[in-house]
Amino acid sequence: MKYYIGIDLGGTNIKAGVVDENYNIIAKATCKTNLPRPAEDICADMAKVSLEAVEKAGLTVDNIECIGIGTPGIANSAEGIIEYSNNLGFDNVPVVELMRKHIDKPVYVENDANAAAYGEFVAGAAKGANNAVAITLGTGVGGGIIINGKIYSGSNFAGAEIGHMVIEVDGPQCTCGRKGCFEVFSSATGLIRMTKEAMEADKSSAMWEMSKEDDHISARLPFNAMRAGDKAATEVVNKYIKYLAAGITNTINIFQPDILCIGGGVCNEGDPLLVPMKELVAKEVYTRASKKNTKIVIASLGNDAGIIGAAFLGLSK
Ligand code: BMX
Ligand code: ZN
Repeated sequence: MKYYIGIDLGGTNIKAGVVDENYNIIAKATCKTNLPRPAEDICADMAKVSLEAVEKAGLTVDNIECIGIGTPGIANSAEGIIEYSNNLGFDNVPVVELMRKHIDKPVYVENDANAAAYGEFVAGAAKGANNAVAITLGTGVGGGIIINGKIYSGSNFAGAEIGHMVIEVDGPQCTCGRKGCFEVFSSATGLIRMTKEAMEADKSSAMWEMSKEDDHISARLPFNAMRAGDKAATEVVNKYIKYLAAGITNTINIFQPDILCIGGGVCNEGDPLLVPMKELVAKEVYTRASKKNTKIVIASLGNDAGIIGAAFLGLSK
């Protein structure tokens, strides 16, 4: 049996997993990213949690084939450098070289959403597809594109930033510097922002009372309040679905993948989100008259997609 290490480097947590050749995670370890701090220290911790996971799996480093890292931002996979990551505070960090000081194995690095897309492609909802796109609805909107079985990240390693296509010119400010990006509306962060705006505009909304129970405004709140019949919440959810459908339709029009999968906590809402979203896409997509349409599915590996995809990055090259 062959074993691989996949690392999901996030703004909050560093997660490492040992994955076997059948794509099963057999052990995991995690620690806080604790930003801001030097890249050297973060790499030392990535190595530390990797070794912890190896030990938990009852293995030694000798059993490991290679290591893959998924990171937000621009990952130069050819040179092993994280060129830019605003939320990690990284600027041209030679992550592969730094990791190899701790563990002498081949190390690969990719954008986090590309790694998650690759995970879904090798072992999840996009398995068997030739061309696939994965969109993650989290803090941001991540995009990963698989073309002919390979990760596509463009000539500058910064392709597939689907979250930063503008869907409303002069819309709300995005962290990337543009306004009205897909991410501003369709991330969980965007949904929370729109929920707060709707609450401010309607002081009689049931969301005020419901948010007291949770003690904060979550992305689940508008869905829960919609089920309870709240008008403002229903409007927020409809707006969210409308923007999500616009971004997905744009993406399908460009790539026409076999499968487009969406992941992230918001997808746990299931049918109340998916059914109307798919209806909107079906009405507007360029190929609506064709029988061959992209299948839109929920990502099946959940939070593990990033670890599994990262573990097999060596195979995507
Ligand atoms: C942002 C961008 C993407 C990333 C996406 C999802 C940065 C630091 N991040 O659009 O590279 O794939 O967020 O990130 O520029 P997540 O934090 O939601 O997983
Ligand atoms: Zn943007």
